[in-house]
Amino acid sequence: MTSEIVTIERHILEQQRLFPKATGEFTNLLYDIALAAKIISREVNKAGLAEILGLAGAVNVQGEQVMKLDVFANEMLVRMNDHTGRLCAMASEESADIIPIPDQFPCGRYALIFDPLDGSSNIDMNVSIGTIFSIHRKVSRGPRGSVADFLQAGYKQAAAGYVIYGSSTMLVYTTGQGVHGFTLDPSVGEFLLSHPNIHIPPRGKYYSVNEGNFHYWSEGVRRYVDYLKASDRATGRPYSGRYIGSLVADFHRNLLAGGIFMYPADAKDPHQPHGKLRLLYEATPLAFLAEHAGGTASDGRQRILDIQPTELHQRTPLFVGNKDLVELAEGYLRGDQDRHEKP
Ligand code: FDP
Repeated sequence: MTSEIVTIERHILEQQRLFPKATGEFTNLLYDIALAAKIISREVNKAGLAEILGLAGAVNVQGEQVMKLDVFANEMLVRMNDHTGRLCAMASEESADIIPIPDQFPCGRYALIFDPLDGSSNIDMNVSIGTIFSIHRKVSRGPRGSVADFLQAGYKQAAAGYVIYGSSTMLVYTTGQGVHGFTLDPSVGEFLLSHPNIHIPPRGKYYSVNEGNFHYWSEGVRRYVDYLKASDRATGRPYSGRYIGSLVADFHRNLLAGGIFMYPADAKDPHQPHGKLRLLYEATPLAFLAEHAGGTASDGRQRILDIQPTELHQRTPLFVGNKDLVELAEGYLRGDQDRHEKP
């Protein structure tokens, strides 16, 4: 045996040592998230047994109320983090407002944002789902956290990551010092470093988009997708289409194999002129990971990480993946794609 076994705890601690002034508060916060992820993973793995053990929302054989998985994941993240003194508040995709830290517990220096179980419409089909998280530093002046701590541009994130509950459970995170992936060994309950320093491969392989929305897209998006599908040996086209419909799983695949994931704005729902995905809970953390892995993310006009959020649940179009593919998408949206197309 030659390779070192690096647990997530060791890895986080080693990262902390790069910052001599670090107090350990941030390190412990990441560890709390990893612990919540292990517990959520355990429950996700039992999802197929829900009918046998008692349908979610119904009463199980022990006479207990069975919680829906997304509700469970949300509660787990809140309960793991509300009392530690590391957070000033939390914001969850499941809650309309910020989640304050109860008065009896101290207020910390960080604000935690999470989407507890993304892609949850896939749970019943045994398709991979995920948890997405993002951490900001407290910037509000008051004694407790406020919405201002969450409405910060994405480039200011202290860390971001996700957990994918797939054929194995993986946690991928960055604090700005590389993007690192850990695979859960369920037999010992530890996340072990399996994907150090992830870089998006320079040549993208896949494009991922819900093509059922084709007729609701703008002309620019339609032409861009047609370009990706057109055959051209010189530029390595067509790209292969891959779309799971579970953001973390689609993003994870393209992070490892290269490509572009898109959820453009569409004309399907006039109440959602900005597309479906949430800026703070989905787009911003994934954009932070993509950039630290050598890729980029855009709303079609500007860098996702530069957007100044105005609302907690704001939506945004998202184009994320290899730089050349995202820049070309922007070109098609502007109508000057010829400047970006490879000769
Ligand atoms: P879901 O509706 O299953 O919760 O934002 C949520 C999300 O899934 C993403 O995970 C996924 O990428 C997207 O929506 C899928 O949307 P479409 O079904 O419209 O393609």
